[in-house]
Amino acid sequence: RRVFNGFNVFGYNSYSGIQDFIQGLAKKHSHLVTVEPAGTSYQGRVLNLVKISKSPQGNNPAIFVDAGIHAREWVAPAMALYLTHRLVLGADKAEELNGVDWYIMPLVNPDGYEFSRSSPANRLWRKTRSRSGLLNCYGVDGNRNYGFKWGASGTSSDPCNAETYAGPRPFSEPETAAVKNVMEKYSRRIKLYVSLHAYGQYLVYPWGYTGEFLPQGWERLDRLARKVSSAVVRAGGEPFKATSAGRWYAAAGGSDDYAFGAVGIPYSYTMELTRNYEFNFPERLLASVLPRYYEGFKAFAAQIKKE
Ligand code: ING
Ligand code: ZN
Repeated sequence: RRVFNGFNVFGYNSYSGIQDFIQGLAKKHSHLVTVEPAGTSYQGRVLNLVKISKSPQGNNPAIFVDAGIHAREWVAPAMALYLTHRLVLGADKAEELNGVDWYIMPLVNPDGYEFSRSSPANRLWRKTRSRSGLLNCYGVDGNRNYGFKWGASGTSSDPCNAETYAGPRPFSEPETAAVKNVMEKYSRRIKLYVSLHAYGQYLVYPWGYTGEFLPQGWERLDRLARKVSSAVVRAGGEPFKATSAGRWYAAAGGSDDYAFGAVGIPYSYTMELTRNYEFNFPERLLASVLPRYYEGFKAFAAQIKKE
């Protein structure tokens, strides 16, 4: 079954459809799924954190996945919700749930997401929807708003005309502050952080703020990215190119740099899903790509269990 009370696991769903789906899962699979409010968006929408765990104590090493910090990258929340769905429905047999806890925040920027859904003219909105104080200037780039080397490169201080406006200060946005709080609350257990974005089919690791050097131990990051890519390819998917963000284009204030550099999470990635169609990946193709990406998440989990 792919449709649950109007929620399509291979579709682009509304914020309220997503909320109902998550709450429904938690109700039906209460031994496995808990939903915790992790904050509130600028416009007052609840930012939910879904925890999936087979152990009641829940003290396993953990994987933290977030999605949808950038409003227009619709395939990212779709993947996070498909991941949630697969983990829960396959739980009995899923190796990826034995000894690993999953924390998933499927829609970090619901205000931007709903805005991008509201009309074709708004479809390519990227930022949050906070007010800058200047007339008709809204939003901050959430992936420039994290407090590690904030503003050092690849960002703008122009709230009106820039897609990469870093915000008035680090964590000015309640959405990025909520993600940070999750990272810090579970920092001792989180071994892997994956932030889902689109597009390009890249697995990007720190540093984002500079391309001049790589973090110590970057070889492990690169090796795991290649393993994940191979797993996706074995499932019939397109490969992911593994690279550090800064070697690609330097940009400071990203969530993966914060997770790795400030929180000390040992594996941290920005995962750019889908190769073609830019931000308009067709809904009808989700059923073919999401299960292939799931194989990549299994490879992530296998590594975390080995560490
Ligand atoms: N790409 C990322 C962005 O925020 C990135 C690329 C990753 C930059 C990590 C910095 C750090 O621009 C998309 N598509 O959002
Ligand atoms: Zn993005």
